[in-house]
Amino acid sequence: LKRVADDVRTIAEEKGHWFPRKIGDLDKCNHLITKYDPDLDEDHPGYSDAEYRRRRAFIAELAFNYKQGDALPKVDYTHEEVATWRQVYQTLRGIYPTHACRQYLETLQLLEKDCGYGEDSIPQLRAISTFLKERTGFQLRPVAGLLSARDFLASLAFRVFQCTQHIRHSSTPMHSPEPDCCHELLGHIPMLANKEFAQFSQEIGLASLGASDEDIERLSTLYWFTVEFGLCKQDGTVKAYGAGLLSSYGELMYALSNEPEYKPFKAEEAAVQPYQDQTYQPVYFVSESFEDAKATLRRYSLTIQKAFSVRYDPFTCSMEVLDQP
Ligand code: NLE
Ligand code: FE2
Repeated sequence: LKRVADDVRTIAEEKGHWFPRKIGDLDKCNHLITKYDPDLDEDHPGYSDAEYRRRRAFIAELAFNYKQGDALPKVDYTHEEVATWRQVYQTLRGIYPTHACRQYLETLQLLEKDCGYGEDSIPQLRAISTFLKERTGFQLRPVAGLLSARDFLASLAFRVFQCTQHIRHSSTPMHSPEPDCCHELLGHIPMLANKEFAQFSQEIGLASLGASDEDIERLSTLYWFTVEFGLCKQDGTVKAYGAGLLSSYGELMYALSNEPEYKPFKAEEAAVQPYQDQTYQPVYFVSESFEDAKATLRRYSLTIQKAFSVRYDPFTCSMEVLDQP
């Protein structure tokens, strides 16, 4: 049995893992992970709320039907959904000036000015995608839930960010174990509107294309401790730039209190650090600066062994594959 498994592995490794070559191939990068699914997970706050689950299924359907190039679906959010958003927005907005990094605050202000960000309505992906495209070339596509790391990272290589459109259950506004529109819109979007950060995100994506399962695991852990839960030093204090922190009042307060352990950011260490995806992180990595995190991550991704390299051609929205044997 062992021999068979070894043979299969050898063939898979020789051929390399499939990866999207053109932007339309992202339609095939749709493998969901069924963790934290309100239909399957008894601990999900929406598990016993039939109406919430129906709503989730309706919004998921919009994502399942989406093909690259379609207009982004608009969601008519209900009163209750907007009330949850308002609570999240108001609470977080009050602590951003002291807790969020400078780059985040800059672009959040632009989003408030030009893109309908505010407590009274949930901004629509369509307007945000247009905004991002003008600023950093990033665009959005809707996704029904938590994607496999391989598919999620691959889309970043094309400067495409996969965004959920449903909102967390109203009973848990201050923390959600899974992505929702509060996490995407308040955590990720302001950072993706920053040129340097956009570049950095695409580079993680490029490093992931065709990588081994082990390298995908390490890259996604690194992504977790930077893009999702990263802290950085700024003007002598520690600030948050990770999206998982910037969308959770509970964890943002916790991360910048003196309770958790801090480690200086080293990519090789962060890539193998055990993480917590159900509640707050026990450990956060603090970068010397935002620029330093970027440089370190870039050095790390260059060490990933692959038989080829890729270059993104923005004119044709496709990957050029170089040095393939
Ligand atoms: N914990 C985050 C939040 O409450 O917004 C979501 C993390 C998704 C990886
Ligand atoms: Fe995220």
